[in-house]
Parts: sequence; structure tokens; C-alpha cells
Amino acid sequence: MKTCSELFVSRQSVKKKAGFKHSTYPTIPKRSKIAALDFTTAELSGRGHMDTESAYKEYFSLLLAGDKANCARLTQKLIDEKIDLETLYMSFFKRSLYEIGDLWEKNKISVATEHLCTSITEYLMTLAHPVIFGIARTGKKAVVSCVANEYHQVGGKMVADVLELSGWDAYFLGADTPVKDLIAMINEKKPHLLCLSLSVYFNIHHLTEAVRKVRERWTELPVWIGGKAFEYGARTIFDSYEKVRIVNSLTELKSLLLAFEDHRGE
Ligand code: B12
Repeated sequence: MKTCSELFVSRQSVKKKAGFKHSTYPTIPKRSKIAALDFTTAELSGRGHMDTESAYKEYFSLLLAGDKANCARLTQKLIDEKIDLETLYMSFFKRSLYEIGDLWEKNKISVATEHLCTSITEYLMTLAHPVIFGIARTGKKAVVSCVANEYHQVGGKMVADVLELSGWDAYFLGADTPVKDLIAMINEKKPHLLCLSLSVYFNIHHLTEAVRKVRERWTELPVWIGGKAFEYGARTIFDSYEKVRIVNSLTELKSLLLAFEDHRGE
């Protein structure tokens, strides 16, 4: 196990090898060599704040460099060391994409770099699938979707993975699902739960339309809604609907799933 200062030094050398400099932050550095990853598995296991933080910094610089192979190697190490998947999703995948979003908003990285980082992240999430799909099934089903015109799908994908990890079968429809197709899928799969994701507030009317149309047909189906859009408000918009609720986090989602049997999603 390395000391904090040794970790710092090794991280600096990784950055150097990867061509990462703060002054050139927005540009994609050259691919680092696999050998540049000098964390041991113990260091990557998320034991202790410094370890996770160091691993995150390493991860973020690789992601920004578009270095998919080493991002995958690092992620696989974390998984092999049995990192809690919520930590992997929140403290690595989500945190890095939020940082990427800030850099994009400040014009420090291009749209192409943001797209690359997102597509690498979506690939990395599949590395967790052997763990996620190894869980015993409960027989419960959920449809998970983004509403029409909503192109941010990573959050919804995480929701689907949390459901799978809780033993549910999650039918994840991805981005921009037209309401008529959503309805058709609910009709086909007959889920116990519908989860809808909304990132950008200007799509709120698509969400309200989806909820209204689902309710016209299924009066009892629990509808759980979440996503970045609710950081900015609209939290009471569905108060008049029975069994429609805004869920604030994956942690809350997990505890609601545990309680689902008793409360039937109310
Ligand atoms: C990648 C990205 C894109 C990609 C998405 C590709 C893809 N495959 O998903 C593309 C290029 C399509 C895109 C487009 C746009 N984007 Co964009 N994008 C992002 C970025 C960088 C990352 C999104 C992401 O994956 N985050 C990580 C996930 C895990 O986080 P999350 O979605 O919040 O999900 C978490 C929770 O919200 C929750 N959750 C989500 N859904 C649900 C559902 C349920 C039921 C539950 C329980 C929980 C839950 O669980 C997750 C884990 O905690 C963000 C930055 C950011 N801060 O998010 C900007 C960001 C969201 N985008 C933004 C903007 C402005 C846009 C565009 C309008 C840009 C434009 N001018 O075209 C368009 C809108 C397109 C559209 N119609 O939807 C802004 C939104 C600002 C705002 N105030 O709303 C952001 C915040 C960037 C920024 N800093 O300004 N984007």
C-alpha cells in the first residue's frame, strides 16, 4: 500500500505520461500506456477517502484523454475489488460526467470530447453487468425510459441497473421515447413499475403528457420520476396524481424498491 505522497507522485507521473497539463486541459492528451496505471488493486478498492479520490483523479484524466482501454482496465479493477456499484456509478461515472458538463458549458472542451466521454462511460457501465445480472430474480418488472425529446440517457440506464441489482427485470427504452411507443411497451410488458427520466426542464411537457396518458389507461401503475431537471424545481407538479412520485436519488430508489412489496409503490 502506498503512502499519500507516494500516490501523489505516481499520479503526477501518470499525468505526465498521459500528456495531461492543466494549461492544456481542454485538448485531448495522447493515449497513456497501459503501464502508466500503477495503482495496485488494493489502492483502487475504495478503502478510505484518499484511495477513492486518487483513483477518481486518475480515472477522470484517462476519460478526458479518451483512453477507453485504460478506463476499462481501471474500472474492471474496481469491480474485481468489489467496489460498491453505487460508489462506482455515483463517485466515478456520474461525478465525471457532471465535470465534463461543466467543462463543456465553459467552452473548455468540445462537443466531440463530451460525446466521447459519454460513450466511453456507457461502455464502462456494461463492465458491471456480470455483477448486476448475477442477482437472483424477484419476478418484478419495470419499464424505464426517457421521455420524448430527452436525449440524456445515462441516468435512466443507471436506474435500470439499480433495478436489476435489486432482482427486477428492467426494460430500458433509452432516449427520446415517443409517448405512444411507451404506452405500447407498457401494454406488452405489463410492468409493476414505470420509471421516467427527465434531465432538461424544457421537456417537462413531454413528461406531463406521458404521465397523463399512462394514468388514463393504468390507474394503479406506480410511476417514479427522477433526473437532473428536478434539481431546479417542479417538485410538486405531480402532487395531484396518486402513485406518482419524484425520487431524488439512487439511494432513495433502492430503499423504495425494498419497501415495494409492502406498500405496492405508493
Ligand atoms: C452527456 C450530455 C449530453 C449528451 C447525452 C448523450 C447520452 N447518451 O445520454 C447530449 C449530447 C445528447 C446532450 C444534449 C444536450 N444537453 Co447535455 N449534458 C450531458 C452531460 C455532460 C452528462 C449527462 C449525464 O449523463 N450525466 C450523468 C448522469 C448519471 O446523471 P443524471 O442524468 O443527472 O442522472 C442521475 C440522477 O439525475 C438520477 N436520475 C436520472 N433519471 C432518473 C430517473 C429516476 C426514476 C430516478 C429515480 C433517478 C434518476 O440518477 C442518476 C444517478 O444519480 C450533462 C452534464 C450533467 N451535469 O449531467 C449535460 C447537460 C445535462 N446538458 C445540458 C444541455 C444544455 C444540453 C442541450 C440543451 C445542449 C444543446 N444546446 O443542444 C442538449 C439537450 C438535448 C435534449 N433534447 O435532451 C445541460 C443542462 C442544463 C440545464 N440547466 O438543464 C447540462 C447540465 C450541461 C451543462 N452543464 O450545462 N447532453
